[in-house]
Amino acid sequence: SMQCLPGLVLALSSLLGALALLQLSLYLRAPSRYGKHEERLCRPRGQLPARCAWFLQELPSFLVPALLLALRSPPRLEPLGCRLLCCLFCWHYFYRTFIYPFFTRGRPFPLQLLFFGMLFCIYNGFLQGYYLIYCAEYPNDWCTDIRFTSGLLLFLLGMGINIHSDLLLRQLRKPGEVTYKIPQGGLFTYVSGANYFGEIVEWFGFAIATWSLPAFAFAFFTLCCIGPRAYHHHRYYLKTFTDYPKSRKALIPFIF
Ligand code: NDX
Repeated sequence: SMQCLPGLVLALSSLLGALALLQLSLYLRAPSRYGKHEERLCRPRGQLPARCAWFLQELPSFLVPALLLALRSPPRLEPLGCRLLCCLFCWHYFYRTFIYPFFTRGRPFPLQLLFFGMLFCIYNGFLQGYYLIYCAEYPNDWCTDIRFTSGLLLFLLGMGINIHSDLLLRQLRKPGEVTYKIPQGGLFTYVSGANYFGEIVEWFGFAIATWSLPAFAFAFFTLCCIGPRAYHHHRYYLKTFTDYPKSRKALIPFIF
């Protein structure tokens, strides 16, 4: 049966941090090629409907930690914090896998990115799940620790912003439409990347609540992956719409 290998956790977390830096350097120059940043000329055959693509891509992030949690023998009953935190992670990916894809009105998604996205979700799902279920040690009163409570609050706040913003984006289109409009309402009043802002707050909250290297590495990865994307969305809007609200920032309300 599996055991905690601290060296493995350290290696996988470091690699995640390195991937984050690689992404940052790639995506500061040019955005990753899906959605509004896809080059229109290319390959209709190399794409999958957004629904299937997001479902397949995100599924491992739900399945891998859920299976690790369910199949661990003997089951880990103590401390409560480990199971609770693992459930938070699965809860987000339950939404992203089983709810978000079925409502999306997004354009078809490139197969090549889907492949890498899936690999990433397997990798990260394993790292977060394995760490929490086999390695993490928390005192029995972790649930009342300021790190757990403040992190959980941020996680919930971020998740709320993320889901609400996903909904506002979806409502910009009628079914079958593929055009882009100016997002309005919610945190979009202040930033172009409201959904990304929510997601980043969410994973930093998770990192604080778990107080762990793998979760901080993932929060950093998220920042490096979708932070630049918010900036490219912002530039796209400024270029496309002459009446785009002048006071709106890219990612962080009032600041950047
Ligand atoms: N999936 C995370 N890297 C990514 C897929 C791509 O969950 O090889 C990271 C994730 C992956 C990436 C993932 C990891 C890195 C990869 C990359 C591919 C290459 C890269 C693997 C896994 C890689 C190295 C080199 C390091 C190996 O038509 P449309 O689709 O544009 O429609 C959109 C619509 N919309 C509008 N509609 C009307 N008017 C407008 N103005 C509109 N603007 C947008 O809204 C979509 O249907 C929808 C949302 O669009 P958008 O562009 O705002 O968000 P999107 O990027 O599609 O993300 C959707 C949600 C969002 O809530 C976001 O927070 C979350 O997923 N997300 C996304 C990416 C990563 C991530 C979370 C995370 O890191 N936690």
